[in-house]
Amino acid sequence: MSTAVAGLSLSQDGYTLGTISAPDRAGQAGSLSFTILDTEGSPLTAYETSHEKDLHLIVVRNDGTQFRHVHPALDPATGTWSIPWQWAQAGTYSVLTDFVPAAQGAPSKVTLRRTFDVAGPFTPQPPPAAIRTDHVDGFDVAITGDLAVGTSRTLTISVSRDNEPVSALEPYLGAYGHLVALREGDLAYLHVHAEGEAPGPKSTTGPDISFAAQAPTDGRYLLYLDFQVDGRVHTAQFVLDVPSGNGGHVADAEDDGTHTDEAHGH
Ligand SMILES: [Cu+2]
Repeated sequence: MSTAVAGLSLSQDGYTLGTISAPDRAGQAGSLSFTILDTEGSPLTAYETSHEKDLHLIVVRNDGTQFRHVHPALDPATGTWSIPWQWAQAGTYSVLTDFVPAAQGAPSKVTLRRTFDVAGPFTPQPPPAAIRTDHVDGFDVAITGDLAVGTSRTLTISVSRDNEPVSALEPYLGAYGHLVALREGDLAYLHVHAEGEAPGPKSTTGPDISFAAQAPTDGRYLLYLDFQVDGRVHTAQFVLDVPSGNGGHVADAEDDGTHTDEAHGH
């Protein structure tokens, strides 16, 4: 059995995340830049757009704090991606890139990761037990549903403000919100899909948005939801625990039949 996890390596399918250049201490302004090397070892300059961007950059400290999901700019002449950057806190970070190469026979998705050390004193903050509600920028955000091992489950997130449901959630990256899920301990990157129709550019929804995700193993998962209201993006964080009990094996009986990945092979 192989349960797909991504984002644990700086190399996948012949593509490699090159050295990260960034300020080396907290509080210092600069830029973060890198190149993706293709199967020939040359900087990759041709990308397919996915979720409205050619490359998604996730930066998170290894204790799960300091999460950022941003979109750097590509210099098409050199293949260098860069974005203005300043570290708020010191520590060891995971820099994850998520993209689709525009090349014949290229994989449909590549997720690469490098670590980057930021000098300075810091206090690691181990993720607490399950957290299903967050309060961010005046919004109350709550998640219902559970992750399960090897089977897709629906997670529903509800947004309110001042005890009123928010129905003005705007499209962001081609969906009503973008959810990133990482496994605590190694920050393995889970595939999460927004459920429902892709929104039109001016449409809004709320207060509920749904995603489908599955856990590769039992354990603790860190979830980060980017959602947009009035043109501003906010990030809510949750922690979900997947209890042991099925020994990490695929729960075939509970499969909803909507996924056909190799996790279901025997
Ligand atoms: Cu992105």
